Amino acid sequence: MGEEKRNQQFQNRIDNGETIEPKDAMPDRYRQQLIRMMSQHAHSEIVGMLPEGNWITRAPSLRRKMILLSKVQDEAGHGLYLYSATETLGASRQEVINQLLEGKAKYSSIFNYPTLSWADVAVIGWLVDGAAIINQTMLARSSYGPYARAMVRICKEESFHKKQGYEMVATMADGTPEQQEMIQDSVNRWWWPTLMMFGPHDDDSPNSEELIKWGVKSKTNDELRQSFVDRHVQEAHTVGLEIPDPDLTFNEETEHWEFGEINWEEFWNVVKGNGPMNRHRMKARREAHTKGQWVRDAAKEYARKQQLSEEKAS
Ligand code: BYC
Repeated sequence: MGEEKRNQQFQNRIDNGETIEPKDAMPDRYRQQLIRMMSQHAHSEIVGMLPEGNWITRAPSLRRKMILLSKVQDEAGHGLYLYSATETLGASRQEVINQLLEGKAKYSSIFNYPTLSWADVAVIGWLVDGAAIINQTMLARSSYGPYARAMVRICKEESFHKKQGYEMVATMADGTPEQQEMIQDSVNRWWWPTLMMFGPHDDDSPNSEELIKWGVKSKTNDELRQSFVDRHVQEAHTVGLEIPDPDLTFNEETEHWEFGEINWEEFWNVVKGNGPMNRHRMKARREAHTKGQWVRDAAKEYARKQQLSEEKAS
């Protein structure tokens, strides 16, 4: 069968809403696009542990510390499911992790901003996990089975993360004048970077068309960003917080919140590695990788011994 016919058959399966599984035939470009996106997603979960992890030792109470510890652990778990899901496409975990450590792979821009106060932990849970849920609920319907299934579980956990974040935001917004000031300052710093998480405008998004054609994405970057704004402006107002956007207006006709222009120069600067924390994050990841070498060696040695004893027994 010619390539054109094979691609058409694949497209028919996608158009019929079928799920693609690891051993199914797929165009090489579909495989490469998924490896790119899923490995970037896995890296984002792992690098994403750093900004919040920074506050575990300084949590204001034991309850908050326990919640934050388990949230950060959940993010590690998400990274692991996603590396495993990426392996089903033939890209080894070692290979994709090396790409990150060598600075060749991207991860979400949002994790290149600093966490300056405890309020940032609350706002990350509310806004960053809130954005992740909107994006990942769509990806839970993605055409690639292992990615979609990983997303179902991840979204359940992200949903808990968002709730704990919003509860903290509401507590601080209802607290002392200092707490109110801290939480508003944090929203002011995280609002715009969170909008950037959804990626460039649709006109500047080279991957969207292909990903939508293949059912990996079912909504565009701008559509998801709009859903995020509509939901979170409302939530901010409910707890008495301001959104730092003088152009924000509610359009009665469309029933959407219209918002100001994103600073795309800042976005691309961060994506290219020049954000406030890019170098710091990569240094921390490389150090953690080096320090973890003994764990990988021990796991390999254990697997070798297990195999030897199984061979002896058979
Ligand atoms: N940051 O054509 P486009 C979490 C890149 S972690 C950096 O629109 P696409 C959490 C893009 O990669 C959840 N780079 O791309 C964890 C592309 O470059 P390449 C993170 C970005 O794929 C811990 C170029 O720009 N979520 O929730 O159609 C604690 C052009 O973009 C970004 C995911 O990873 C960005 N923000 O759409 C708390 C979701 N945006 O690769 C929370 C999975 C764009 O061609 N990924 N770029 O060199 C996606 O949904 C999509 O890949 C994106 C981009 C929406 C990110």
